[in-house]
Amino acid sequence: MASAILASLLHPSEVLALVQYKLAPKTKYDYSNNKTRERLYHHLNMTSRSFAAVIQDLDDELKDAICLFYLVLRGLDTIEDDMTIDLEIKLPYLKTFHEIIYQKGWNFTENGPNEKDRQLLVEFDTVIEGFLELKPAYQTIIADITKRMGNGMAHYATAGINVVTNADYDEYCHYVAGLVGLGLSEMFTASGFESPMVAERKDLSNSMGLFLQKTNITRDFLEDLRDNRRFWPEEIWGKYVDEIKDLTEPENKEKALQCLSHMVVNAMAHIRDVLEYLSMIKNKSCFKFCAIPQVMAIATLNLLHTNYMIYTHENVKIRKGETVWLMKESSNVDSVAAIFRLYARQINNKSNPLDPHFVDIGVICGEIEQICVSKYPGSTAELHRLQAGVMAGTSGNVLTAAAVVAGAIALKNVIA
Ligand code: IN0
Repeated sequence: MASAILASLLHPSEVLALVQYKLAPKTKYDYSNNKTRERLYHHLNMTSRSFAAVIQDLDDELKDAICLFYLVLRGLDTIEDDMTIDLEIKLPYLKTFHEIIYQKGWNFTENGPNEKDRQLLVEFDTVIEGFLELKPAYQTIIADITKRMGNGMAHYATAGINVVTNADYDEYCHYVAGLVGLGLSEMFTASGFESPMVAERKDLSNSMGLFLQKTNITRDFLEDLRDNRRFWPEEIWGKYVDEIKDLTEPENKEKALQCLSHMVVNAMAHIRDVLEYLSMIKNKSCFKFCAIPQVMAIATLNLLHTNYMIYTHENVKIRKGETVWLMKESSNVDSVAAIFRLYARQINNKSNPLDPHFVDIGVICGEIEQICVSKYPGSTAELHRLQAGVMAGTSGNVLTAAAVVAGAIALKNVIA
């Protein structure tokens, strides 16, 4: 907590959000009446603490279904990611995972020791038990998406198959993330919380996934390179270097930063669809569930843009204070549009005029302003409110920061 506050020292709106988050009474979810559910939400919290809370805030009708969807996909992802599993073992599991989720008692112990979610698969029989307790409508959606994703993953895991063209890049991201958007939209509609239109707009649902996945792939360049995974399309990096690993050579720094801008522009092309999708979502808990990963992604893209660290350091992440502030501020489409405008301006301001993508980025950031002002006019007042919070800090209202810090240290002593 203290380190999070220190990191956000120059951003009082983040320090405030952190203190409020710390003081906020944590919602206690009691699953003691159902051992399976208790184990499932334990696994969910193990896979991603911050996002697990957002899933648990969903209305009951959807909560378990989306929890199971998340855990089934995390299981499939953990097999796909594990480079210690031989292909002839891995491919059949990826292609039949949609049948495995119906096999009572099935577990998987062949992951390498370092796989983060290895335990989830060791106890996967619990996930299957929970899955089989879901309404058939949700089972069918999860099984259908798992089948298409597993086969798509198997295709790109096959020896000799690489992400070469931008079309390959979009196809791969569709298989591992776009399909998640399609599945969630079908669940939202099946639950009755959202209109059938949400499930119909497969293009927008797909873009929701592509924006997240492309941000992750751009962020995880070095980690993936180390694990011999390549997701950046050759059609992009091939314009800057001969071999993808040459991007990390110090003498190629300028070319590497131009390639990074190219990847950022490619990801930002999905923002228009993301905002249109979010404007369709009416249920408050579904909205936050959908909006939070998207605002995290634009904040991450802002952190990545012109940041050579992605070629030298793994695990480039936004500040804890920033994530808490983003979760606090993404409760309606106007504040979310305001957040996208805020980061689009920061991305545009930090762009290098000598970078060949300077104008492309300027155009996309300009379009984001236009879309938001025309379709989400309420975002302007929200933008001023957010900027007031942000500016308070930067214009050296150090007093505020000092007061907040003093308060935080006092708080720390109280808590300790
Ligand atoms: C997700 C997505 C997600 C949420 C809401 C709407 C979506 C629409 C389309 C596609 C995905 C959507 O959100 C999670 C967010 C998450 O897990 N964040 C982690 C960060 C991380 O790096 O793991 C956290 O700790 O905050 C997400 O990233 N994915 C996901 C997986 C399953 C489901 Cl049901 C929803 C993973 C991915 C690959 C982007 C689809």
